[in-house]
Amino acid sequence: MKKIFLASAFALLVLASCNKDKDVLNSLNDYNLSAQNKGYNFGDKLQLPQDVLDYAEAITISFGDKESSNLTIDPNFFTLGENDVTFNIKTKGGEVLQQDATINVFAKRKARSIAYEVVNQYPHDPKNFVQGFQLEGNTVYESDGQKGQSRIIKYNLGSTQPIISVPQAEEYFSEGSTIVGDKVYQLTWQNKKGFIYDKNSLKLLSEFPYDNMIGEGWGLTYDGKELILSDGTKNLYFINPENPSKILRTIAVASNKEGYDQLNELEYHNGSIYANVWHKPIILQIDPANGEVIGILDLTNIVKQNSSGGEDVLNGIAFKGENMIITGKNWSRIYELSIK
Ligand SMILES: [Ca+2]
Repeated sequence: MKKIFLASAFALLVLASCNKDKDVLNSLNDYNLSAQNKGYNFGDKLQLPQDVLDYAEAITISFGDKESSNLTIDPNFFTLGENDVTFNIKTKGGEVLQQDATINVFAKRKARSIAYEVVNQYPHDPKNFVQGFQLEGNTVYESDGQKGQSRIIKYNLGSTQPIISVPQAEEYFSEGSTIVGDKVYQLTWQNKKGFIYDKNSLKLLSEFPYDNMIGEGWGLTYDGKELILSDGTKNLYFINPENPSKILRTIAVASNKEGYDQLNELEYHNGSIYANVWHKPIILQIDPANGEVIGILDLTNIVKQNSSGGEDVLNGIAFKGENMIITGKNWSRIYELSIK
């Protein structure tokens, strides 16, 4: 009888402790869901619910292979935008409870809305699935994608007839491109390699493999010192063009209200990175120091006139002096915008 009583008491205790575990995890989950929309800024402290704190002997946060016991939004661990983490709660009873969460980190500064006026329009060959777009003088350097149709071309702004067109081998899907001195660098989408061409002749000079961190090649630009590459995530990677297989620095991109991923065609101009966002009618102006979105150019009206809602999305940013020129995949127009 005594044995049965003890066993039942033990079972009840285990049950009670299980229920308490569940309550604490639910409480943590409710907190994380409510914090997800609001987001955090760097330096903020995580305000975990009191019942979670009371139940825990220690709490850590895991970020893939990193772990921190610091419950503040520390830039050594968190990046702008979404952070997928796991909370590890070591209970006073000696167990470890785990819960996955998404923690959003937003920029402190408010992104301004960039005003624009269309000051000129030029023809664009609607056969071109634009992935890389840059202007030097009056010459457009354009990298066009799709398997079997990928190529790098140059043509005069105002014409659609290429001066030079270099087709890509069948297995490659071309992506972003940028001019670096007397060369043009071009990415491929999933082939994990890039190509370097002579700028004048577009003759292929060499190729390079990507750093292992880079899954796919999307957009590419050059800030005068480093290449800046997007890979379809929220990240932008800085790379030395002399050693293009190694990432030097990474930033993640978010505004004060929203994280952005699928960053696509890029252009560096006057201290800012401008980025297309795949399937969005906007261009982000990004601070290269920290990834904060400082301006948003809403091109909904232009996109409506050029996109059927399929893959013919806005993708292509270049500068003509201080004016921005933009186009899209399979668009028949290039627009020159005065931006303020
Ligand atoms: Ca560009």
